[in-house]
Amino acid sequence: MPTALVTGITGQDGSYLAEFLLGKGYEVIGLVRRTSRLTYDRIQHLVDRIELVQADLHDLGSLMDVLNKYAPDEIYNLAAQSFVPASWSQPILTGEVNALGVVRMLEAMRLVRPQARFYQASSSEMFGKVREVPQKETTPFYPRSPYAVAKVYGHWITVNYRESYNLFAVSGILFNHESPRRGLEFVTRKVTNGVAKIKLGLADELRLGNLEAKRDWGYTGDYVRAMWLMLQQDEPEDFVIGTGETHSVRELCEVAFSHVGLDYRDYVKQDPRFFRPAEVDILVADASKAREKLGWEPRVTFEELIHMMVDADLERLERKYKQ
Ligand code: NAP
Ligand code: F7E
Repeated sequence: MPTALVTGITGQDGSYLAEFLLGKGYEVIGLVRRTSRLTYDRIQHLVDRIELVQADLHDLGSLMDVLNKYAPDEIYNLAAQSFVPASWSQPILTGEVNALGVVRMLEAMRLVRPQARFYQASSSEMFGKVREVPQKETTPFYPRSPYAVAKVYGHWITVNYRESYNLFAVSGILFNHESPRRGLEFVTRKVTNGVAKIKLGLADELRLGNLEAKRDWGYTGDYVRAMWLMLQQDEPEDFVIGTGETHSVRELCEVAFSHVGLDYRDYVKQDPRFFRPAEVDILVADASKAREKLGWEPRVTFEELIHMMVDADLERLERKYKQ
C-alpha cells in the first residue's frame, strides 16, 4: 500500500485529495498544525481512515520527524495562507508559509526521504498581469499580490530542487477550483452562500468588489485527480490545470442567482472594501499539455459547479435553521 503525506489536509483541496487517495488504496498521512481548537470540519468523515500528525511549515525539524516516521512515497504540499487579500495585510506570514514553507518541505525531503515524489501547489495567480491569453506552462509570470510573489518563489524552488538534486519534484499550476467545501471568503462561495441566505430570507443583499474580474473556475474534485496524475508520470514535469473557459464575477452572480429564480441586480451591491490594491483582470488556462500527457480533462462544467454549490448551501442552511 503506497503512503502519501498531505500538508494542508484540513483545507478544501486536502479533503478532496485525501478522499481520492483513499479510493486508490493509499495510506494517507495528514499534516495538521497545532491550533487551540480542531479545524477538522472538512475531513470529519475521513478521520478514522487517515492518520493525522502535528507539524508546521514554519518548523523544519517537525517536518523531518514526520518524514522519518512515515517514509511517504508521495508528498503533496498543499498547505498555504491561500487568501489573496490577506496577503496584503500579512505579507511576511504569507512569505514564510507560501515561499519559505516550500523550501523547508523540500529540504526535509532532500535530507530524509529523497526517493519520495513531491507535488507543489502552484497557482495561476503567478500569471497576474497576464503576458498572454490563454496562459500555459511557458507563459512568463507577473505576480500582482504578496500571495502570488510568494507562490512564484515556491514554484521556482521546486524546479530548482528538481534540477539541483535530481528529486522527483513537480509544480501544478492550478487555476481557481471550487466546491461546496470552498472557504466562505472566496468569491464563488461568498456568492453561493449569499444566494442561499437571500433565498431563505436570512439576508437581503450581497456586497462584493470588482464584478468585471474574470477567472477560469473548475471543480476541485477534478483538480485533485490531476495532482495525483502528475506524480505517476515517468519524468517530473510541471503542468497547467484549468478548464479553458473564463467567466466574470458578474456572470457568476447571474448563474447563481438565476438558479433560484432571482435577478442578481436586485441584491448585489459593490463595496470598495472588497476591491484589491492590484487586481488580476483575466485568467484562462491552456491545459493542452495536461490533456496530451496526463490524459486529464475537467468533467464538471462552470454552470454545474455553481448549481452544485448553491444547492449545497441551501441544504446546509435549511438544516441549520430548521433545528
Ligand atoms: P485552504 O482551504 O485555505 O487550505 C489551506 C491549508 O493550509 C489548511 O489546511 C491550513 O490549515 C493549512 N496551513 C496554513 N498554514 C499552515 C502552516 N503554517 N503549517 C501547516 N499547515 C498550514 O486552501 P485550498 O483552496 O485547499 O488550496 C490548497 C493549496 O493550493 C494552497 O497552497 C493554495 O495556495 C493552492 N492553490 C489553490 C487554488 C484554489 O483555487 N483553491 C488554486 C491554485 C493554488 P488550517 O486548517 O489549520 O488553517
Ligand atoms: O477572487 C473578485 C476578486 O478570492 C476571485 C485562491 O484560491 O484562486 C484563489 O484566488 C476574483 C478576484 O480568488 C469579491 O477581486 C469580487 O478578482 O475567489 P477569489 P483568487 O484571488 O482568484 C487562486 C488560483 C489561488 O491560488 C488562491 O489561493 O473575484 N471579487 N468581489 C471578490 N473576491 C472575493 N474574495 N470577495 C469579493 O467580495
